[in-house]
Amino acid sequence: MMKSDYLRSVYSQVLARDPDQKEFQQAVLEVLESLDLIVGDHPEYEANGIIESFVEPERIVCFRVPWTDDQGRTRVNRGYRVQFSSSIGPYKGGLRFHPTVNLSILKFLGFEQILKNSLTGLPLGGAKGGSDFDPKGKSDGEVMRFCQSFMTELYRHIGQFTDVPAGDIGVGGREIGFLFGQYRRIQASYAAGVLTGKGLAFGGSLGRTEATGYGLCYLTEEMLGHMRQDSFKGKTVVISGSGNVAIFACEKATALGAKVVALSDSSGYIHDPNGIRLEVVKDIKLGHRGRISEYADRVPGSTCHEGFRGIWNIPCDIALPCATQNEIDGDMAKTIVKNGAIAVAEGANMPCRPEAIHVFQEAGLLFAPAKAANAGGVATSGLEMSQNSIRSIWSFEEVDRKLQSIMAGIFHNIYDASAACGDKGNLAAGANIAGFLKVAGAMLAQGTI
Ligand code: NDP
Ligand code: 2IT
Repeated sequence: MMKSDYLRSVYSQVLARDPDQKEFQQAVLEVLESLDLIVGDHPEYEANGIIESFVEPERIVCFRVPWTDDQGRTRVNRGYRVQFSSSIGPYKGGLRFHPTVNLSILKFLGFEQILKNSLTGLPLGGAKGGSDFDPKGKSDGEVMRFCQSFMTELYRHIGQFTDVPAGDIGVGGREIGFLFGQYRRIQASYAAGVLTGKGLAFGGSLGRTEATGYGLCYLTEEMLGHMRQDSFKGKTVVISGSGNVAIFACEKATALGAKVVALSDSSGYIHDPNGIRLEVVKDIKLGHRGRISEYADRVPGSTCHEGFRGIWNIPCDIALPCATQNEIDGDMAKTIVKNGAIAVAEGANMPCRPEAIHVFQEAGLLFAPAKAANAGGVATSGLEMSQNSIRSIWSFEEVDRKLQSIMAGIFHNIYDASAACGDKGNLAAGANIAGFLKVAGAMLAQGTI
């Protein structure tokens, strides 16, 4: 718990206001514990109510999304947009379509997004949205009608200078295309910068699809080099998930000389001691939205196992959790440590529970927190917005160069911030503090009323 009375009172208020929002409380507590290291040097935060403002979203919209299934029946889901902070730029953050989506999860994601976007160095505020709609097992027509209905309400709350959604779990290129088509039709004008992750033919950026996974590896490589004089070369890597982030993390880790031996989805995991053959995974996941278990049927020497959590029993040097929140608990973290890992970098948002982070830090593993490690996706969304504004298209190499430089910059920023707050190498604290100082400075400069 925090030493500061001020932070403790802010946290009590968060608990009292939303006692059921466990994920949001978890994300807030993790940040406040880091701010405890610096808040004593900043009496202006309490005097101006900065931290109580910071933990309360500027606006939340919640709406009904009716759509028609292939049998002609009306179905109804719930849609949300949490517009958390616009202190340093328009609200920015992804949309998640998954049956588990609720306000607690979207508030935790929107809250983390404020700090992540601040760390990118780009002028982007923080937001998140989505729906409890499950795209799994739905036809393209059903997904299209859902997206059109979702946008028919959302359009009035977003805009290229207001709020710029993108993808997240369950929202990829197909969904962004349908959402953009509906926005353009309603507005009767072409404001490409209203969404990111668009198709290349209509305002998307080269490199955005790869950006989160590639960026995760760029930051990890920089961390390994700077803190251990080491690299991905020759390392064994385990990656959870097999979606957008996991696939391109696998691609870049392999390109940097590592051997990725396992991937998962929500039903189970595959283990391939010879190194994952990514062309097979892409064919299964991107080609026909299949299950990862198919890999074991197609690749001799690989095995498939039920239940996604068992993946962390596979020994590795570097663990890259890239599926979802709270997938690694304290016991799994102990297994990862016992098996000899040297580094953990979070590709998913908040995949490690607080006990797990504690286990890694106590054992001296390098730990790169999500806000920094997976910021490459939203950073490249920022580059997509820039290209839309100047009506230009940068080459893949140019975008990738900028991404590498942003990720290296983030690592050094959070490393320096950890040293400045007296906990050198604690990158979780460094990320929270470096991200927060910029946003708090902007809030103070603009007045907090
Ligand atoms: P995708 O929808 O492309 O893939 C998600 C993957 O995670 C799938 O393999 C999915 O398995 C698995 N998964 C999802 N929910 C669960 C669950 N409850 N339990 C176990 N496995 C699960 O999403 P992304 O790859 O885009 O996102 C993955 C993570 O990365 C999320 O935490 C997201 O917030 C984060 N992220 C994404 C960014 C982006 O640019 N896309 C940017 C930064 C962070 P299945 O198919 O069986 O559901
Ligand atoms: O969690 C994230 O950073 C994302 N899902 C990407 C957000 C974005 O606006 O590109």
